[in-house]
Amino acid sequence: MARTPHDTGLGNAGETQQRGGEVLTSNHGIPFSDNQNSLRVGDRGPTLLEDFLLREKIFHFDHERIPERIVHARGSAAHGVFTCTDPIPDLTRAALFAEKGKETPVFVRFSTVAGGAGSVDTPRDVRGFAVKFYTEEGNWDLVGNNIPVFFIQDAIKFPDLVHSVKMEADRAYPQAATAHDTFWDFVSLMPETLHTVIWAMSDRAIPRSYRMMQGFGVHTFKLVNAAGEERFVKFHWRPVLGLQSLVWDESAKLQGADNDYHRRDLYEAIAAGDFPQWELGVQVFDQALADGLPYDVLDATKIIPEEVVPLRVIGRLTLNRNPDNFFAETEQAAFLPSNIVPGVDFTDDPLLQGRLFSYLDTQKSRLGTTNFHQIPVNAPKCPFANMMRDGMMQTHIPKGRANYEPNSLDMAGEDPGPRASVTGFITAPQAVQGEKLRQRAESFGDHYSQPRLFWRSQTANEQAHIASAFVFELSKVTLPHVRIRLVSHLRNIEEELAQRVATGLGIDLPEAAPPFRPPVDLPPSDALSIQKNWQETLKGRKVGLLFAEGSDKAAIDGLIAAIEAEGGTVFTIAPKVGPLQLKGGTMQADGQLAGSPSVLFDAVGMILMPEQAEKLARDSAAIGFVMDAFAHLKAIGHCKGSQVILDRAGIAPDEGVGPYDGLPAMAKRRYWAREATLRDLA
Ligand code: HDE
Repeated sequence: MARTPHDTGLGNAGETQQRGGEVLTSNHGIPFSDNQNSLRVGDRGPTLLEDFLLREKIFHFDHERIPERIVHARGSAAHGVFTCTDPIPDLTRAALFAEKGKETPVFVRFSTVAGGAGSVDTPRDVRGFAVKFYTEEGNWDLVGNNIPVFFIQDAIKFPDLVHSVKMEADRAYPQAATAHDTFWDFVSLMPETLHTVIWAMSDRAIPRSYRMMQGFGVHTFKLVNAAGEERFVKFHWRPVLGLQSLVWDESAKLQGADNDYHRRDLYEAIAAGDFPQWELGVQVFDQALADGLPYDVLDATKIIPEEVVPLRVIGRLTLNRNPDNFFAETEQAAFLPSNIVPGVDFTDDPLLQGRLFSYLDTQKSRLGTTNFHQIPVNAPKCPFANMMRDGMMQTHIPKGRANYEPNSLDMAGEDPGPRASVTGFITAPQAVQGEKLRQRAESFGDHYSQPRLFWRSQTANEQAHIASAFVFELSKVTLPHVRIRLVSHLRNIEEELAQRVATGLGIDLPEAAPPFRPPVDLPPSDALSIQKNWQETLKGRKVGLLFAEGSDKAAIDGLIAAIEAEGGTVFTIAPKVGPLQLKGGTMQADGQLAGSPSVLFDAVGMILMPEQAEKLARDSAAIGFVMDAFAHLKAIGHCKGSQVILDRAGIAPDEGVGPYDGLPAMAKRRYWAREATLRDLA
């Protein structure tokens, strides 16, 4: 039976807007005559309790905050559209994948995991990548991360994991950081975490932008077609701009320079019409393939390399609209892995099974009511009908006498017939038998082979970043036995990694931890490396261009045009924002030098008259500008006059340092080879 709307879904509260602008009113529509003064006895006397306008305003303000998400509290989001590019009706009956060109509206929220809502954007952390598809068959939430594996195998360990990584219980620090005792204590006692941990120690955990990271559904799901045939599937989002990361020192300095680095980047790109895009790829495989793998596809700590099951790209995600209101949309967005559509199904992954409970439960505590699905950002955009009624903050007004099913009052005819739809969601039938027990499958017992596979898939420079990240984090651990225990696990991943970390910590190599299942060698996967897949492009990249009074305006304009022609953006910087008098006209800078350090840009340029360059060569902000750009492996394009600043900063030229007109080509890269000359990596 076709579904019938019992209301407009998005309507009612959803479309309630603030009344038009001219007169300020109370929440109940009573016009204010004065929004500057509370009601008093005389102009210097006591305030009256009678002032219902004051009380309502303060009362509402007092309750503006709702509980932040227990994990993934800090995030940013956007609206967009998913377009099916390669339909797969043979694999799934999900309507959004049925036809080429079919468009489905989406809301996507990116996040960090560990920090609070007011924390910074660039700590070393996993990133959330949560997509809500508003399909014609209800909402499907693919609530994933930018790392394809998870720390733990069983949902019952999630509170322990999160407690260990969050601020320590007695002292409430550190905020948004894994580099502390309790996290590494937990990790070193739970070797199943090591695969995700090695990803988290890699540059994947310090992405350059939300626009430049992958997303993964993590769990194995099922696709089910109209004939009821099932296959396993893993979902991947691939950024069209390619994968890009920060370097560690840069990400740490960004925490001072711009707390909102990723939030601003996403918002500004969309506002400028430079819409971020991802391809949706699927890895589809059957039970026979799963049975032949040396790991369990129900174990969320394992990947299936793309070389084993290739990705098939089936769609494209475009984010094209910023939220109108952060709280109403981004903060109140409620993602639920249990939101699934006909044609997709869950597997028995014990982590996924736990998530199916957790998210629904958490929304009640965050949003305060079982009616959170009525909030516009959460409401399905298709018709919906059910007999659920009432509850706190009910905003729908269902009509009629009968709120039960079956009924013959409001439904057509005397025999209502079945109300469930034959095209409705059907759980794929599955025979299940076994003893009730609390036991981890033996097939989940290999914790080292895949971290080894990851390590061996990286470039030498990426391996050095990983080893150095372990050294950095473990050096912040104050308990020697935790450091030693962790290194004892690293020996099972790769002796060389363990040795490099032990040397970096200044400790002897401990005995290897006894593995539950001895690791095996799996073939490396190039798809896992960022550097091997770097796309040389200016698209999405930002160049910081330093000028000062007297600079050559024509040269600046020419450089900006050349960078913009290739899809890059330029942020101009000067000692004073101006307008400044240049050779050939006046110009205003986008930012002042002291507030625009080079960590904010992918590459930098300098076009300065010699006397201005001389002056800046005595200014620590200018010296820091180029020193950091160089240390963060960025291109530096400069005029002859500004050489004095590079000399003062002790910068020896290399292929990434050259004349400013070469910047459009140079700024497409990072100069990884430079790193060995300036940083002592583990
Ligand atoms: Fe979550 N997770 N999670 N998680 N998760 C939440 O739900 C939870 C897991 C992920 O932008 C919470 O609405 C459990 C894996 C994202 O709003 C909570 C387990 C993956 C977001 C919750 C996991 C994720 C969340 C907190 C282990 C990647 C942010 C607030 C069984 C596949 C979504 C909320 C957004 C949020 C529970 C594991 C991703 C508490 C119990 C694995 C992206 O319900």
